[in-house]
Amino acid sequence: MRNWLNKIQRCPWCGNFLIHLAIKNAIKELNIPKHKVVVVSGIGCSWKMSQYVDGYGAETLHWRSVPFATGLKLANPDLTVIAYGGDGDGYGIWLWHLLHAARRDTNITYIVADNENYALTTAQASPTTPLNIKTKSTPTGNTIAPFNPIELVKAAWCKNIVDAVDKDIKGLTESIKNAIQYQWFSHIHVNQACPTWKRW
Ligand SMILES: Cc1ncc(C[n+]2csc(CCOP(=O)(O)OP(=O)(O)O)c2C)c(N)n1
Ligand code: SF4
Ligand SMILES: [Mg+2]
Repeated sequence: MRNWLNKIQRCPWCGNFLIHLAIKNAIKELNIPKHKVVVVSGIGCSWKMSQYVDGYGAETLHWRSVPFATGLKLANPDLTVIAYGGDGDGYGIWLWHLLHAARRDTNITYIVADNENYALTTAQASPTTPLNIKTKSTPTGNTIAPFNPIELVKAAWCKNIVDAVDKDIKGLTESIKNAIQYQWFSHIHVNQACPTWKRW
């Protein structure tokens, strides 16, 4: 349990600030005591969320957040378990964990902050980077078509999927509240601003 909060390290105007606020609002509005909340993250700028939300936090390896979160929920069903990560983490490296978690339908909420690049490692193309975009790994423009994560997760039988935007804090708060109250696996895809790298 954290009895102090780490100093927040994000670029100004990072969309993770807004998603952070929506998570805090949702927990507060549902009156969930902080000792019943666990935020589990992988690696990336998004990973820091587990350090900053007031409650329990677990930082796992790149894309081990969902299996780790699933184990937590099975071991202690009283916990509100939120897994959090980026597009590279969740849709690139270890994508199959997401698909199998959707099929397994364990009661966790998985939020992906999609900034369409691997931001922490200074902007390489991810599976959601649009075509023709120049990044560190695609200096002449991305030639690999992005996939649609919503359709992908639907195909794995997830029944509670939301496509959200970080700026819509009210809508995002409601979506997180619904996901927490939903008794099965929920996936919230958030279009996330990354002013440092995502200039498209
Ligand atoms: C197994 C493994 N591979 C690669 C890395 C290097 N790495 C750290 S963060 C990161 C990018 C994460 O991108 P994303 O999940 O989109 O998160 P963002 O930084 O954009 O929030 C990578 C590739 C790592 N830490 N572990
Ligand atoms: S690089 Fe992008 S995602 Fe990372 S903290 Fe800065 S704005 Fe946020
Ligand atoms: Mg990313």
